[in-house]
Amino acid sequence: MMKLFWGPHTCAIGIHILLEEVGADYETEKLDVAGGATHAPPFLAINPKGKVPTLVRDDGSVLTEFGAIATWLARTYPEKALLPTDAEGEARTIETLAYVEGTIHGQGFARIFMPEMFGPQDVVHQATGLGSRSVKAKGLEIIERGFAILDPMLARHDFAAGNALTIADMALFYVERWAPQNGITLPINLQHHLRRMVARPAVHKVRQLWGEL
Ligand SMILES: N[C@@H](CCC(=O)N[C@@H](CS)C(=O)NCC(=O)O)C(=O)O
Repeated sequence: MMKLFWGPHTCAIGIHILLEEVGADYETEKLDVAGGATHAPPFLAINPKGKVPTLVRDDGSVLTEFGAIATWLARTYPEKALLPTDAEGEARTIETLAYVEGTIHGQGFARIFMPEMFGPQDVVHQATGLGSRSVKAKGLEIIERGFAILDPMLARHDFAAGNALTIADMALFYVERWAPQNGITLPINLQHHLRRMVARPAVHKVRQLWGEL
């Protein structure tokens, strides 16, 4: 049986929801990510990147990276049509997914969650705390700009990459839900998208499993 490694508050929620949406047979293992479990030897032996989501598949092989796992699940359950097969639809889906992962998450929220990973690291900035404040401010700017870029799409369509649910919605959902948790107001169309996602049975089930409801 497939096994998803996840941690509270993480982006792994998007993959957990996807497993529910496709009706996969899977189990999960919760990691204390905040407590450093992703960097402890037992987990590093599974995923040397020290990150969730991590998916161990039926044959024991390990798949990492949100976009890769989501793509593989979508292609493994083609009847769910969660990744368009036409060139334009596939490219648009990956376009949104990559922007969420690489920019809004990787450059924006990462600065808020892990300011120490971004400069400046000099003694003066560290002593005054100014360094991490400016890193977080930059993160916020990247996030707000990213949300503003995606918002018009959601004014025209119900979903992140058009008129149907795709793997891009799972990615957009996880950054949308981080917004209010970090004092960020989502643009109106993303607020509506977040609400639509929260209303999905798969999302409700996963949030229950994560102990949020
Ligand atoms: N590029 C990775 C990023 C995954 C990632 O940043 N995961 C975070 C949680 S949202 C994590 O595992 N953090 C633990 C750590 O860095 O120690 C992906 O797309 O899957």
